[in-house]
Amino acid sequence: MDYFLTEEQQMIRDLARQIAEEKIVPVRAELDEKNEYPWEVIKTLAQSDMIGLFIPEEYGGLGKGCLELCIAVEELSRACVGVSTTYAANALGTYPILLFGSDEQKKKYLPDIAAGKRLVAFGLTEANAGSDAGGIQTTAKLEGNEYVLTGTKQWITNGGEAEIYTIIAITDKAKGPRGASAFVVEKSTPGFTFGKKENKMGIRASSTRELIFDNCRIPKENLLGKEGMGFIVAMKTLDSSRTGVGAQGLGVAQGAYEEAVKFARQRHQFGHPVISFQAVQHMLADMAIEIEAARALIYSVARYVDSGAKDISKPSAMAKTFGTDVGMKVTTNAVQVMGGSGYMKEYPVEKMMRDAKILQIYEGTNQIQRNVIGQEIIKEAARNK
Ligand code: COS
Repeated sequence: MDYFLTEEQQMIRDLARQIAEEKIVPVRAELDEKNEYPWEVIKTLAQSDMIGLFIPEEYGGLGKGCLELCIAVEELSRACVGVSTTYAANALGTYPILLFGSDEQKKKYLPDIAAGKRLVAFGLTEANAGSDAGGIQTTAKLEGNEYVLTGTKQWITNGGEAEIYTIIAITDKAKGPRGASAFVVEKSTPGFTFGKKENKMGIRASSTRELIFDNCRIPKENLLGKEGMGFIVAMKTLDSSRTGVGAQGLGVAQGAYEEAVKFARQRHQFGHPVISFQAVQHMLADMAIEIEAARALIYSVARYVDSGAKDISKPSAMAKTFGTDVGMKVTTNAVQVMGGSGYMKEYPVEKMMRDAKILQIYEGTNQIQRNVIGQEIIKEAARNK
């Protein structure tokens, strides 16, 4: 299929694929086994200007949009979702600054982020606030010229490795979600520490930690937007990033599919390569259809986001849900096509299947995405009545 990418978009794909093949594929099993953060790959991505892909040129980035980011994420995910999670979470953490930061805040943080000098993490989730993002309990109290943060964020990607954190905290309890605000917190701030690194089923190259704020004082200039806008900052951030999660599902599906085709050509049973059997061909055919459908949807949604459209909640939730469901289905079926070999760590598909699972869970479970889509359907129906 030809998606009529520009020459530049094709170059981004080629570069991301080259980095994936040369720097990620040779080490992905080891990173997974050792639960090790991919610093070497991050350095290469920074040197290749890939980290600042989506950051405007005036702040040192390449000024590209959602489609280019999805293409890069797809290619990295084709090799390793642990690495692509590290990369994509950096964009997730940057969106609050990009979308709601003042010019001063952008000038202060974005150039270092674009250059890959300082990584970013996004802190919304807490022990009692996952799907119910409005249930956060971390507080930020204004005292003179400082906000004092107290509380714990859970399961934060890039936690401990990142230097910059965009954090959602409650500034006015009485107002519920409307009483939340968004802040930038720097790693070295006193009162800000980290919990242990989580031991995960998949995406083990990425790091996931608790963020602990204990009377952590930050300058009041670190408020993003206005007080009370935190929930909107979080929702708009997620609207902007979810298409990229769909692209992770697409990429891992593509990687697993290619492994399954390669294996099915080599593996002989009953005197024939297993790819000659219709049962296997039908599985591969379904995988190919699902991958192409996911790519078509994700690229269209990314182009829609890049058009500057405001109503992106529903399409980005659709891209996230469909792309990641395809990721789970195709990686599972790749293991099935490869049988006992697919289940062994000698081949990459068992890792791909473990990695794919988180995509249906993080940045809003696929059940929450369907709620978001459902709510939009109700609104549209009321408008068209
Ligand atoms: N853009 C702008 N505003 C939004 C919005 C969006 N995408 N979604 C909701 N809002 C606004 C609503 O309009 C509402 O504003 P008012 O108070 O002015 O009416 C406010 O935010 C609260 O919205 P709502 O009542 O829909 O919030 P809920 O508490 O019911 O939660 C969901 C909505 C479930 C969609 C939200 O909690 C969510 O996305 N949860 C998943 C969070 C997530 O992705 N977590 C993963 C961890 S972060 S990696």
